[in-house]
Amino acid sequence: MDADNAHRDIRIAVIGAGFGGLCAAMKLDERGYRNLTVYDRAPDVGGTWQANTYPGAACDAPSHLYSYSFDQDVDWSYRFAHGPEIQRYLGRCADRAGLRHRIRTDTEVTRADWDGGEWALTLGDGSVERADVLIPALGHLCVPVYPPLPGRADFAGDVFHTARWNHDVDLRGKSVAVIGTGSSAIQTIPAIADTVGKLTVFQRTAPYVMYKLDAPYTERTHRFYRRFGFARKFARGAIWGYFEFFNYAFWRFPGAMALLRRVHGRQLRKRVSDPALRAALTPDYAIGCKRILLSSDYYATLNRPDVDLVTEPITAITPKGVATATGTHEVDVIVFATGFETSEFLSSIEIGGRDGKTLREQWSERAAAYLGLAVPNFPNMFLIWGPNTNLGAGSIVSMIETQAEHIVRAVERIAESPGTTVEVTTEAYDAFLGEIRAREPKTIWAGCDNWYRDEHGNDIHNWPGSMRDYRNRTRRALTPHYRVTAPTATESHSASGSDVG
Ligand code: N01
Repeated sequence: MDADNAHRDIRIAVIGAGFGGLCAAMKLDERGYRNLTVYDRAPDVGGTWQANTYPGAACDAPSHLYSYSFDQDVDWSYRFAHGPEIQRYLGRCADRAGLRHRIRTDTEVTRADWDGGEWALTLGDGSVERADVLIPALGHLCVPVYPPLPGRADFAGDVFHTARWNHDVDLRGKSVAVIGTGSSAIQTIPAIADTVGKLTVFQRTAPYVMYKLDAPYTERTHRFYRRFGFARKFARGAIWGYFEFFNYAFWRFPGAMALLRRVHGRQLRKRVSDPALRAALTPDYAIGCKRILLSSDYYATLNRPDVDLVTEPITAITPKGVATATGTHEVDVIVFATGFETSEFLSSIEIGGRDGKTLREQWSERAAAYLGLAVPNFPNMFLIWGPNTNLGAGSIVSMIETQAEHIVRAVERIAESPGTTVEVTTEAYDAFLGEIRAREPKTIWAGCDNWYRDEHGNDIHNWPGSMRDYRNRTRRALTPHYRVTAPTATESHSASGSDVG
């Protein structure tokens, strides 16, 4: 099909204006698809970087990699950019692409239904809008979760979640409890330690925190990168290769992780001299099973006399503070750094497919999608950062770009003639899921409790392979994995069928 003659006026609805949704929108816009709307319930673009404004928020992948490969023209202030800078970067990308007028912020999509050959999107105000293609790009980490501890509503002080930081609360001189020691906590804790009067950290499981080799970029480095663009590309490639090594190690050679564990042990001994504190901070599971965290000041902060680490399980929240079996730690403010709702994908939106079956019903046993992108019975719907496409190491932006390119190819088929549908076959879906299931027990993530698993114990989040493997697979021909149905004739393409891929 001549791309220039394609029916480019098809209506495309993207849900989410974070890295994923914006990437899909930019790639489609570049191909000439202008009848496109990006919906986001937040007041601005940025997704997770719009929502997570807690002190110390920063990326834990170097910015050269944690950015679009096609928009590298940026002078990052630090090797690992801070949240507000990433948020500005995404806004700038949207502006440069001329996308702003197609992004509808403060607009929540509450449900989407496949209705007579098109998608009907119900918005928060009850109105309904229609689209030919639906691209949910909501991410895995958008609904903050509070552990089911009794008494939270009775707490007399201020209480909030890291993902909904209350900037109106003045922490100066206050006694503050932080519950949780995951990625968000280990960034927040050092960032607020100087401000608060006393800090109590509640740890359930000790994380592996590796030293973060962060530093500001100098003006000289910026000039160098601006002048020699290939050097920036080289740096990006080198970082990509570094993380790719870990992606192989995670599922092929977990033994290689033993070396990293030794490095961590050495770093911990160097930074924490008190043997009791060091013992409390020593993880008791295989490194990599939970996300490996990066910080250059977390352990140093826990050494401070005004910072306490509590490892006793929390039994309740009381009006005065946080209770454990031995008493109540009285505090003025409680910060929940307890992560996100991850056992259910797309939990904030109801999606109804062919014959009225909802995605929730389809996924009652486990969330899954062919290459994390497509689900049978949900024609013309493609997910960004869907099930089993998260990475244990590296930059999710690489995966997102790969997915957006795959979606563009599918949209090219849909655009060939009005009413065309592209739907993954049940065979392709089942075969892919079978492969994921077979690989799952061999991965490093199978060995401990982590947020990657659903309530049945399935790892529904991580891609058990390398970024390269994933990219190659998404570049394969769409057929025979997808069924392409034109309105007048049904073509079930065989491997020899025509395909833009
Ligand atoms: O959440 P988490 P997060 N009592 O689920 C603890 C991404 N991210 O927001 O380990 C005491 O990792 C829980 O303990 P345990 C990144 O992908 C990226 O920190 O379950 N503690 C854990 O310590 C990351 O993986 C960046 O035993 C309780 C913590 O709460 C993902 O987001 C920055 C508890 C939750 O940690 C989630 O990170 C931030 C209880 N009852 C986040 N219940 C970047 O840098 C739970 N916990 C890009």
